[in-house]
Amino acid sequence: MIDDIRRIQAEAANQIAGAASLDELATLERDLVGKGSELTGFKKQMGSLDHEARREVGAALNRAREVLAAAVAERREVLEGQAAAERATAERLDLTEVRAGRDAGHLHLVTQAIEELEDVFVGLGFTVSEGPEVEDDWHNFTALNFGTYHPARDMQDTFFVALGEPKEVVMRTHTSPVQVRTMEERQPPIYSVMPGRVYRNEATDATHLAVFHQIEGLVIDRGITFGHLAGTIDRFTKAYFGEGFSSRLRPSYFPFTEPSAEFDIQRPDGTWLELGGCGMVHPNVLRNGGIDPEEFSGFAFGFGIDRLVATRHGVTDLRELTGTDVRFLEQF
Ligand code: FA5
Repeated sequence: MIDDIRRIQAEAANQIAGAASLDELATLERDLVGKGSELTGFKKQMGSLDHEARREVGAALNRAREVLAAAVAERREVLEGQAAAERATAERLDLTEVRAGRDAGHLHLVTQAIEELEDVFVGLGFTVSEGPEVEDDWHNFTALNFGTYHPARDMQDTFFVALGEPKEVVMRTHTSPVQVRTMEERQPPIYSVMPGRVYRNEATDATHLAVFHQIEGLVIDRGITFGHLAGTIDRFTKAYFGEGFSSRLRPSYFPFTEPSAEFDIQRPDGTWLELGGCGMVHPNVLRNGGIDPEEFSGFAFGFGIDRLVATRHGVTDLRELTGTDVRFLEQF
């Protein structure tokens, strides 16, 4: 019996050493040392042996099990190493490689969306403006009717820059300060959109980034009403998403618009998606921008581009948009 055990052990060790894949190794392990294996079968026969023989057979079986377990572990390590090396080769990227022609990289998904949004609004008669990402308190908050101690200041968690008076210089928390800059620089009529990067001191998760993108819209002219706002939002919704989409406005609050609303779009399947905020520009904001609220009125809106893009392309975690994994980026 001991000779049989040694023979089986030797054959099994050979097979294990020759396993070509992790799957094959797992099968061999089950067949050669598992419950139904020949070796385990010997255990059952031990009852019929005398004391001395049982001790010797038991020792030989234990030894065989140890040797084969070690052989499996050794082979597994080799095969795992090979699999990892194969994966690394398959996923290898030559970052010095220059691809010829149209395949030579492309704009980031968010940049593509910004360009598309600009095109839609230019088609509706708007111009495109930009403003600085490092802002002063006046443009980001005070001129937008956020009182110095008003709790609305805490609506957006702010990154402060160590320049000037304490809390005087900020990373802009929204694109609305560009509204004020546009009013300061130009007289109505104003029909302008302002895309750009914004910053908020918040924990990131699947639906929140600390650095994200918004697009602001500002219209100021004689006789502008809430109806013009609703109509523009709806025209935009259909132009950007398609004729099957519609929009709705829900009452909300922003210090710089009165009345204020959130706007949602309805997908053809009937579900709603919240896009951003809007409202009639508050008279104080017009005055702060050097525009007479008795003569002119206007509306503004602002929405998040990253969430828009994620919804449109089925990206379930916004953080993917900030990564550098080309396997993700190449899809768009
Ligand atoms: C604003 O920022 C207002 N300035 C919008 C506005 C403009 C209202 C003009 C009225 C007139 P809010 O904080 O709700 O509002 O942000 C607007 C949009 O930005 C949100 O609907 C959302 O799409 C996006 N957003 C906000 N926080 C985040 C975040 N942490 N990560 C990604 N997107 C965000």
